Amino acid sequence: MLTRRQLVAVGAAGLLQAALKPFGPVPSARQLRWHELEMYAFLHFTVNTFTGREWGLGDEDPSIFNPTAFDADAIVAGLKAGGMKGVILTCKHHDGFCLWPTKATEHCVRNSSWRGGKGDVVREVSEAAGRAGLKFGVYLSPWDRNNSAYGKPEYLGIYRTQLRELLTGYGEIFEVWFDGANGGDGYYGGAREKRLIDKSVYYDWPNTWDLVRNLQPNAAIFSDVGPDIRWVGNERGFANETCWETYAPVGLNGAVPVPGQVKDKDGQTGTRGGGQWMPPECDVSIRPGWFWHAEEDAKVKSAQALMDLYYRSVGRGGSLLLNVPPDRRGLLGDRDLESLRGLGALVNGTFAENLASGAKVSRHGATEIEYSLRREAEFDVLRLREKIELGQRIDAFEVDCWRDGAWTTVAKGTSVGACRLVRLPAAVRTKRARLRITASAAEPVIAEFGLYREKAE
Ligand code: FUL
Repeated sequence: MLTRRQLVAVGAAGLLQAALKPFGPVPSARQLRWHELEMYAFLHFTVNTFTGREWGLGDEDPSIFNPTAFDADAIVAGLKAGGMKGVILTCKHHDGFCLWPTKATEHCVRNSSWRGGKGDVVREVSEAAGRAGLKFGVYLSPWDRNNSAYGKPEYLGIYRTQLRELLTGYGEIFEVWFDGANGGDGYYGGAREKRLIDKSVYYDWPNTWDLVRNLQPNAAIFSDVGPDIRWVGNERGFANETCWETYAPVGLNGAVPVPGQVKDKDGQTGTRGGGQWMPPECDVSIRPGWFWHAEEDAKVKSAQALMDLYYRSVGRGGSLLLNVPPDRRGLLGDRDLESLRGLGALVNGTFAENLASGAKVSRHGATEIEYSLRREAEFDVLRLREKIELGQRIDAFEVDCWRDGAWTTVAKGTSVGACRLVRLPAAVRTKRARLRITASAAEPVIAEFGLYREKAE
């Protein structure tokens, strides 16, 4: 039941809309919770941190994994200052080294020098995240360049044992990340050869994903083909200007669409009018590489560069998954921390006050809403949200402001979905703004009309 105050806030038009039927695919409860996060971090950390590689071969000696001052609370505090709502750890990357003492292989922290072989990075990060109020997620590379069984049927059992351990031993998991890169040359227990797998069937994805559904029903599953969240199709952290929350992945050269075998660039735009609700996650590293390399210390993205990516990911209906790799100490670098702090300040500062809140709202038909602000305001960022429980309905919109006795159009855009941010070329000062939906597949339902002033760091 809504309170009287909420009723007034929703307005008569909004109440009428409550009776509207959903249009097209709609998000599941799990996806709705995921949409609220908007921005979370990736931690790429493993033997590569100590060898300087991006893809370990699988022949690394586990003893080289020895961060000298690993501090999960410090890492998580840095991420939190950046506004991150969760953290996904590479529990096992392609090199096969497991950051927890798994029963499924000896190639793991148990045989490292770190904490005398008694350590568990997954435990420390998951617990630190919990203490700081961040959600915890896992990345478990399907491709394993260390394991002698890789490519044979028995590897699937090993992979699922690892997955089961991660899903049962470390509390609530918000996202499970399935990488599309898999199969190729590797160490494979000493064989040192190339092993290609049939991506369509090897991992038996439907049953592997069922494991996640059964053990962590609230976890969102990410891959090139969802089922909950799709890869945006680039590793540079942006979705296209027009970007749909719905997607129908297409397999490469007529093949079945499975991780590693899709027309990945399609993920940048998604698919209008079909498919499933499968919003994009925009992954990107704060540095050129996914893992820490000393020579990239001077190439850390600035806070402003990260903020630009925020507008092009979160601001286009997706999420921003920002990788910040720990160094050989097991800590985040100073420049990375500085950029994180800057990003947190930019996001929080900019979106602290919606200058349209408390505005008098009047509707003119189904597609035009006017906002009379409480007082004249100056803004340069617009935020629109659809009520996505009812599906993605809007195809195009325009925003006008009342200036010098007439309406002037200040912004035009296409898809909205969970969130659309528009940066205006220059700040606008007005007391009246108007949203016009110029094309929609069903009667539009707006969940937020926000006017903001971009803040400096
Ligand atoms: C890719 C991997 O091959 C990279 O090393 C990295 O983990 C990135 C996030 O996904 O597919």
